[in-house]
Amino acid sequence: MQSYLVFSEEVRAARVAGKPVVALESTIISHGMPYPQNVQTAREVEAIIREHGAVPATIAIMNGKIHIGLSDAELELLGQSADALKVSRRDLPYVISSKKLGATTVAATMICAELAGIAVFVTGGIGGVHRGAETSFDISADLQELARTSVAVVCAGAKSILDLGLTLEYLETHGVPVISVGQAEFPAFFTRDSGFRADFQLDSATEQADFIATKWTLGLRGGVVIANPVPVADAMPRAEIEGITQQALQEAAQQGVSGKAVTPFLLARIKELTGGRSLVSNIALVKNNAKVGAQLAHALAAHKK
Ligand code: PSU
Ligand code: MN
Repeated sequence: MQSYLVFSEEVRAARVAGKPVVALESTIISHGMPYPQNVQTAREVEAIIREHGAVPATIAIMNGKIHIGLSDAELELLGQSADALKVSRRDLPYVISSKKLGATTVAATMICAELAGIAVFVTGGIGGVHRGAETSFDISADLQELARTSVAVVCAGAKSILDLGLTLEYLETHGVPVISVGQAEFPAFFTRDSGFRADFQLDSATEQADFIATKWTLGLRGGVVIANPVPVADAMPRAEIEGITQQALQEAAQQGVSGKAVTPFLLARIKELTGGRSLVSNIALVKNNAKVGAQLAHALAAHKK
């Protein structure tokens, strides 16, 4: 299994030195943001993690290997590629065995992070139960992954393109704790409020690390959602996002968009309909999550000693 993993020099050195490492996904680069903001954001997020004393490991599939940590050239390749595949759990063996270029979703990044011994993963938003899932059955594989794979996922909640109430119910059923940072409410990606409370509020990295270490020491395998709200200055008005989301959802239905294409379609449409303002908000919240993730990785590493 380890023969499928390729570590960047920076990540390899961090592992030897016992430095905290933070995993980053790559679907956000290939399918979540347009070029060149995607590559620029990826680099800035990595820089923030380094500034906070941890080592970033962006994960992607290249030439039949799982890359843990990408070079500048590899980030650029992924950011510019029009045919990088969006890779979730079911796609991993195909993309690796066919030696295609693959960008990992939250689910696939969790799998690869666990294989590489990385406990903390930073992203923008997790997938969830889609609106209308009672007839479409569209439930992101991210949720099942959170149920089974032991990685802490720092995010800004989940987008309101999803049914947040059902998403939280699903996570509860599968025993996935949802922890909010700095407020009681579960954040909704572009907005700080969702109308739903998180399960537990833990503001400091030490408290979060104690919680996570306790869960795993008890043998309660599986992920933890650390939901960190978008900074006030970068949040979008809730009513505006709701209206635009409704429109994007209607267009997706009219155009027959289905399966793994749904989420990228909605993300791109929301960006267009907000005149690019949603992208600004998206970039700000990922950077904000990078800081929280680096601090958490530090606190968890201290636990092991
Ligand atoms: N939500 C976002 N931005 C993203 C994604 C989700 O706000 O870029 C990406 C992540 O990679 C996530 C994936 O894991 O979409 C979920 O896709 P699906 O809904 O098809 O499972
Ligand atoms: Mn889906």
